[in-house]
Amino acid sequence: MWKELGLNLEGHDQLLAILGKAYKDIYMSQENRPKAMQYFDFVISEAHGLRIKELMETKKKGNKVIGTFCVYVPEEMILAVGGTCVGLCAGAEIGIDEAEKVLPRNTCALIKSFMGFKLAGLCPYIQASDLVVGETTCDGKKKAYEILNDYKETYVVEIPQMKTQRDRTLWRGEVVQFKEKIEEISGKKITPENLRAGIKIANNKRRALQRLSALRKAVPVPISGLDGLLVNQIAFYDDPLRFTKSVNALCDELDERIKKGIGVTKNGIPRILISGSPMALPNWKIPFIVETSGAIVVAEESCVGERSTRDLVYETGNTLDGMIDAIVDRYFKIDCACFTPNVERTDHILDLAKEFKADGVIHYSIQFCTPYTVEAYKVEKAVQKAGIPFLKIETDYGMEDMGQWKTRIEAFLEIARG
Ligand code: BJ8
Repeated sequence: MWKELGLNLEGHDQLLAILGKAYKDIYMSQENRPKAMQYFDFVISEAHGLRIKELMETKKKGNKVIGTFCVYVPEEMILAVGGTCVGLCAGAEIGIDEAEKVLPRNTCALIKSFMGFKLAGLCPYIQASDLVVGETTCDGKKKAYEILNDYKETYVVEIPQMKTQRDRTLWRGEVVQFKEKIEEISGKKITPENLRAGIKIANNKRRALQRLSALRKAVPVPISGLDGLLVNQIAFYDDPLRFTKSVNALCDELDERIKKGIGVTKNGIPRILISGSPMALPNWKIPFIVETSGAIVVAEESCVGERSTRDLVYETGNTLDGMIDAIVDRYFKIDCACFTPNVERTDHILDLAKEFKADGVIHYSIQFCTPYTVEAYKVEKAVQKAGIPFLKIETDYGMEDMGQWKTRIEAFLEIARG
């Protein structure tokens, strides 16, 4: 199968060995994990195995696999034609030498990562994809897609940068054009019936993740932040129906824990909200440091977290046009830092900090990510005004600065303890 996909076999074996060790060290060393996390451990162990086999099988049946890098891509339309939407590998410092041959060194790690994965032939998801969908969010991504397109067909969706009525009109036009692209590549028409089904599947996945998120408000918290993040990361790869069922099973177990007053750690440790750039699999660096320094992460204000799960598509539309409008409106609420102004995001961070009883907010931006690094200034001002301790972190996927950030985070947690 790997040969058929054109993977770099030796490099891929090395990658799996590194990931396996990191997962064992970071995840399997946690204590008191919910039993239902076993499913997610299994998914991770098969992320470069059974899951790829499943994708190849669905492709043999004529269904398409669409690879994405952003939560602005309407998954509902891909699901409507029986396709599979997968988030592509972008969370590890792998293939970086290859990436730096085509990108400036001072490019954000997420962009260098997806380019490196492709150029080094290490991401089976991109190899299995019939189409890659990019978007005009930040400058780094949109220019990198022009290069990526030389190696893999990349269709780019234009995302406006503001949220006026004129921008909504532009965005609606893009969603309609995306629908046409999906129809063309799949050879299937999107109808009110299949789109309604696609909306339901995507919404149910979000509902399950919302349920998981709400359970993390409990005191004591029934699940670690690392595990909460992992489930959100897996949401981008797994079969949506099976994933939704498994998240709900996990939530049933957490409900029981809460009823019995069982927490994953001892009560009274600082509760931290992490906000900022998305943490794509296997980017666990900052939550790992936080949770091995005597605190717990209770929520992620991120596209791998709240930002991509909090809004549903209205399910009341009966016509295709009505459903498209519902999709347009739902996605247009995503408060990515690529928008200006973006006050919704700051408001949302303050709401989350309150709802989750956060003792501190850590703002995380990937180094060289201009949108989040710059927006951190406004977030810092608002969070400090609310009297909540705040720490700003800017880092890449490398491990060299782990010690430095551990010291900074430990000092911050002292303040968060009050
Ligand atoms: S909707 S956050 S998933 S664009 S970290 S590549 S912004 S320089 S990932 Fe994102 Fe969509 Fe927005 Fe969400 Fe650029 Fe920043 Fe890198 Fe980023």
